[in-house]
Amino acid sequence: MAIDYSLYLVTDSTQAILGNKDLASVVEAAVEGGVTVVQYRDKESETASLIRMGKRLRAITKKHKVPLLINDHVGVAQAVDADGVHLGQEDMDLGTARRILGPDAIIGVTANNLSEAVVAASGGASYLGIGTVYATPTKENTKSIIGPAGVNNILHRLSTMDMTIPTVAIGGLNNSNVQRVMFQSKSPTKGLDGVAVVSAIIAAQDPKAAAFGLRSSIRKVPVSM
Ligand code: TZP
Ligand code: MG
Repeated sequence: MAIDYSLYLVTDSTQAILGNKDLASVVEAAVEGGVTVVQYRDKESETASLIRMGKRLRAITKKHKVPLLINDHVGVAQAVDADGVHLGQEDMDLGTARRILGPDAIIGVTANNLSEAVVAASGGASYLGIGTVYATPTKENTKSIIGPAGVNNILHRLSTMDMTIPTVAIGGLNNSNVQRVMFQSKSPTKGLDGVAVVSAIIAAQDPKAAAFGLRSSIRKVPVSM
């Protein structure tokens, strides 16, 4: 089944971004606003609580027919019957995760540069999360900030190698820059399939409206760019 990666929501449970809101309610509003994939990313909670929230997010995403992925934790993904996982370069290796979760699981991998992208794509990743595009307080200590040009360079090189894999960009993306990042590639380079955001939706006062706004920007190919 083809996945719509266009507006990919990554969650955050910290006070700085989520505030005192209930994560599951925020995710449901975001999905109602047009989010097409949800990744449950929670760097603070213990396994039992990851599973508890993961199950709530599974119920919401199932109701709205949106894929649910779990950041880092293959075991949690299995426990909550998620559609897959997202793995960074320091997480479980792709081949091991694929053996555990099976051929139908969605397994995404973070790529910061071309060689990480090529290794993941040829190793059977389902999609790539490319970034960090812009510096962001949401994730400090990111390896390097590659900017829209860095994203485009990876996309261009993948295209020239005939490697077709869905891609989303991540890092500091919001309504004022998504179009610039999303629509910069010129044919025949295959452009991004979507953008991944945390704070632009999770920290928004109205997550549903924020998601709706982003979705509209992503759908619209700007006339002059
Ligand atoms: N990986 C690279 S940047 C980032 C992750 C998880 C956080 C992006 O957060 P935001 O708030 O969309 O800039
Ligand atoms: Mg990770």
